[in-house]
Amino acid sequence: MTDLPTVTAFDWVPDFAKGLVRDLRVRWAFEEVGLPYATETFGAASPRPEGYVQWQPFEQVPAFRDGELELFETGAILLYVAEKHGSLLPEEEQARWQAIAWLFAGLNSVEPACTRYFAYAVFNAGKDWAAGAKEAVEPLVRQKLKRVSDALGERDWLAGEFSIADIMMVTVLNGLKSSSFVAEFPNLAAYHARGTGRPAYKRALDAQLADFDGPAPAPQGA
Ligand SMILES: N[C@@H](CCC(=O)N[C@@H](CS)C(=O)NCC(=O)O)C(=O)O
Repeated sequence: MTDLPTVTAFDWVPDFAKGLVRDLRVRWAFEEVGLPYATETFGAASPRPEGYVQWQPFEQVPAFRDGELELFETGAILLYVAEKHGSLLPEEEQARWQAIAWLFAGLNSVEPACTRYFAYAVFNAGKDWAAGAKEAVEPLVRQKLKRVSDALGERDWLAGEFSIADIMMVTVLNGLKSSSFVAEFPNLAAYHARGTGRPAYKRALDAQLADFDGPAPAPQGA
């Protein structure tokens, strides 16, 4: 047990999932504000620690604890970190709410299309129904990216200054890493590179990769 804010994470994932596990968002926020955090890890395919469902109702990662306070959902955790540390959200009211709107847009308007694409193109690749489903979702992914690209325009960040909205959107776009969708929109590709080029992002990713020190699950049927 530690006094540090704590994030749950996996101790092993297959290569295709590296850089995609959502505790990266929380790690990145802590790296941006320059504060230490701890991780509690377990196997993605293992039974969850006892009582975990009371902490994270869907038994997913990340869950988050800071002292007595327990939270789940990356959007809520990012808002908590920003509010608690008075950072990663603009001060000015319109820009602040714009950032919060984009945080939700990342989660609710863009991520579902990206997740579906990933499910068809990567996770279920090879299944007889997946190719058709992948083709069917591609226009939706393009439409969402075009809308983000148009709204972003020539700005560096979604709400003017770097914020939790960008932590969300950049990591949502990570979910398309197996495709070339983002490259179709040069300002979005530059935005994604700007986000993933931040030293705090690199530290967060390195820390996540270093936590993948657990055993790969035994092959099914073994
Ligand atoms: N909406 C949740 C999604 C969390 C989520 O999908 N976590 C994935 C890892 S990135 C997970 O734990 N998957 C394993 C499972 O569902 O059992 C959030 O943003 O926190």
